[in-house]
Amino acid sequence: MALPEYKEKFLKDCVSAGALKFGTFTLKSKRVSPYFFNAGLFHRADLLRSISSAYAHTLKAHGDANPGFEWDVLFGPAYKGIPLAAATVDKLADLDSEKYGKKSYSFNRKEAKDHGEGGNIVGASLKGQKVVIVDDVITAGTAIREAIEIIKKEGGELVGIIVAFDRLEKTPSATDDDDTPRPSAIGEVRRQYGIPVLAILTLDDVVEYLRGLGSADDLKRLDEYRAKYKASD
Ligand code: OMP
Repeated sequence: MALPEYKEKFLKDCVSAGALKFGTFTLKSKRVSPYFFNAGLFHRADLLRSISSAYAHTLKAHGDANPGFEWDVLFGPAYKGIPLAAATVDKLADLDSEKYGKKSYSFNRKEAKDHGEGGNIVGASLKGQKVVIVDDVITAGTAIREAIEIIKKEGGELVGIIVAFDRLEKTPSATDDDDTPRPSAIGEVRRQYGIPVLAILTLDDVVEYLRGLGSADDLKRLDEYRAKYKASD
């Protein structure tokens, strides 16, 4: 099955920017992975446009397919989420100014401020608002749970999460070499909060893409890794 145009463009940009690399990488979980996704490399203007446009298309496609999916604010957790949320809301307004032109973004301060306007949120207030979190990668889920807590504390309603890449990996276990099926951290968040967690790209998309033009060796290693660590949902 061919990937939608925006996904394929983003995937190609990831590879050309070195944001998606094939080789041998040790993850936070200590798993040795044949690939790594690094969203931090999207700082160049054309690449920031590429990633924010891909987030915007993914959100719009989900909204078009699910008319009940309504939101007011894109929340970018400090620091990595900040430019992503701001650039994505801008791209959404380009895609459909009537629908998205009045949407907002906001982000948290890492350090509490006790003077000036005060408060820990910069940009739109989250109080009483439907909020979507924009983040890069969820692996163990630690960072995303912090962001969820902030939204709750500020009186916002979490209605969705969007990430750039879903590794579709089961959560790590003590031995990590067992064959027990387990969900991913993303699957757990979906179930626990009853919200959609969208991703621009997943490992399945990358495997699909490499089947068309990648090296047979990369593909074999990705296939093996996927079989070993694939999440149950
Ligand atoms: P947690 O969900 O809190 O584990 O955060 C995700 C983290 O995974 C990121 O901050 C990265 O350090 C790391 N990461 C990637 O960014 N890309 C990958 O492909 C894999 C990882 C990882 O270490 O699992």
